[in-house]
Amino acid sequence: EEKTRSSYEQKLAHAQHSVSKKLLETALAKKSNLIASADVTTTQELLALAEKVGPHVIALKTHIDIISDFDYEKTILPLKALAEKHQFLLMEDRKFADIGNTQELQFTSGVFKITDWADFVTSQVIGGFESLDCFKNVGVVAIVGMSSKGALTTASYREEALKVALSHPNVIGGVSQNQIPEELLLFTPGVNLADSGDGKGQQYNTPDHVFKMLHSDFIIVGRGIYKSDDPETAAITYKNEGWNAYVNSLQK
Ligand code: 6AU
Repeated sequence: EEKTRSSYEQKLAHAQHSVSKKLLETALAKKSNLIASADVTTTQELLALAEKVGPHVIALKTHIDIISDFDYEKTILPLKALAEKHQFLLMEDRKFADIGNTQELQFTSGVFKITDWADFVTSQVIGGFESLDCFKNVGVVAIVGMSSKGALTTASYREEALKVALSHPNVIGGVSQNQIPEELLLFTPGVNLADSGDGKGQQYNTPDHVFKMLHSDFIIVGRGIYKSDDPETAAITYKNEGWNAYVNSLQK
């Protein structure tokens, strides 16, 4: 017998972490489970995208180290203002993958000072339980499984990664292409309505597939939105497709 998935309301009732609560509340308020991945390389493109898609997303995911003209005052301060204006969270997809002390330095220092502005971050769990201790003031999304062809995140790796993720109080969820335990929020990238791959190893599924088959909570869409001629309309399309797929996935 197939188990039905939990709703956002049910997950909210059990949520422990303030960031999990904020994400679930925002999803319910906006009727959106969409995270736009802003993989653009200038401050101007980043802010323009945030302004257009902001009302339709629960979070904007950044790779802040690809912004060629990064400047804390000119990049982060206006980005934070847009997050406040349009009520979305900031997810820095840093994928930390080192020992705790180094991750702590990467998180707090350098030019990006991620700790000062990100609501939540992605991290590998390959460094073990204690490597995640430094992310005290944010939520951590653990990389459990990757979407790219030939990824080394095998079933046995994922099982061990989930043990770390489930036991660490800083972890709010996981990135995966497989179902994960309900206690964790599931963030699924590799979502695109038009393509099945990018010729560079990325593999895509549809929103319908990931909500029904993986019981995903949130979809992460990059090129499907920011490469579109009209990113705002594309964001609305992914938002509606994602929400309908979620609602359908509740009825088994
Ligand atoms: O929709 P795309 O393919 O343009 O972008 C997908 C985004 C990129 C990747 O760095 C990221 O999602 N990603 C991740 C994340 C979110 O951690 C993990 C993964 O397995 N696959 C993946 O594409 O910004």
